[in-house]
Amino acid sequence: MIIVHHLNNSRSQRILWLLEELEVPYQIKAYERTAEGLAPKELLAINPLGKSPVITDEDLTLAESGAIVEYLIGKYGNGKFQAPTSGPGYLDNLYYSHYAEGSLMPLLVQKIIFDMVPSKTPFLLRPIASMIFSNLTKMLLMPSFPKHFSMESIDKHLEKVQTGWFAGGEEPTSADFQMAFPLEAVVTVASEMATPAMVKYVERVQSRQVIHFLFHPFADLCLQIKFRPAYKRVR
Ligand SMILES: N[C@@H](CCC(=O)N[C@@H](CS)C(=O)NCC(=O)O)C(=O)O
Repeated sequence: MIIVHHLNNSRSQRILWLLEELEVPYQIKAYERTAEGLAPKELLAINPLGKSPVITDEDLTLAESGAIVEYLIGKYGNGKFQAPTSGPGYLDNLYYSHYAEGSLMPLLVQKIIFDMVPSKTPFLLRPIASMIFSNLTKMLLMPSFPKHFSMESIDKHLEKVQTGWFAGGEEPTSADFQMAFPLEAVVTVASEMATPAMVKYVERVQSRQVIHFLFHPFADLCLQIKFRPAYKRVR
């Protein structure tokens, strides 16, 4: 039996969505973030990096969401969610499967950490921390956002793929299981940066997830349902 070591509000949502789509039996072992927002130390026993997601499948332990997504599609997909093996769909899937964790998530995480610094600074130093980190954000991070989110990048690609999935097929592929999480984060917590194509994409993903998670015993835990308007509408 597959066990998903799931940390609340984390990339592990990717794995739960994929397992539901694959209709593979699995169990969730839930971990709660600490007050500092980190994973609890129990997760270190499964993954020496102490990060989620991690799965165990019989005697295999596998971390890194991209690796887990590819492993599960390869082993349990029976042809489902396979990307094309050549041509533009192949390259788009390859690119976006890696871009999600290689470029997009690091930018979002840096922004979250920079934004958090003032509130974690001793009260009297807070104005100074706030000034320094908002300047750093402006200088170092903000110039990157339009490059990622402009009409020339993700948005243009989403407009181009008629079916709405990153590899251009009728079904999601690893690129979508990887990209949905950062795009949901942008659309729900930094909506001023989201473009119409991103919003449409996230709605497509969420309305698909609703089918799987509506009656799921751990729905709120799995997907942080409060961010999912499609789910609320159905429920
Ligand atoms: N690139 C890794 C990132 C894993 C990661 O950073 N997970 C976060 C949750 S989204 C985590 O475990 N954070 C808790 C911590 O760092 O203590 C992946 O895609 O699996």
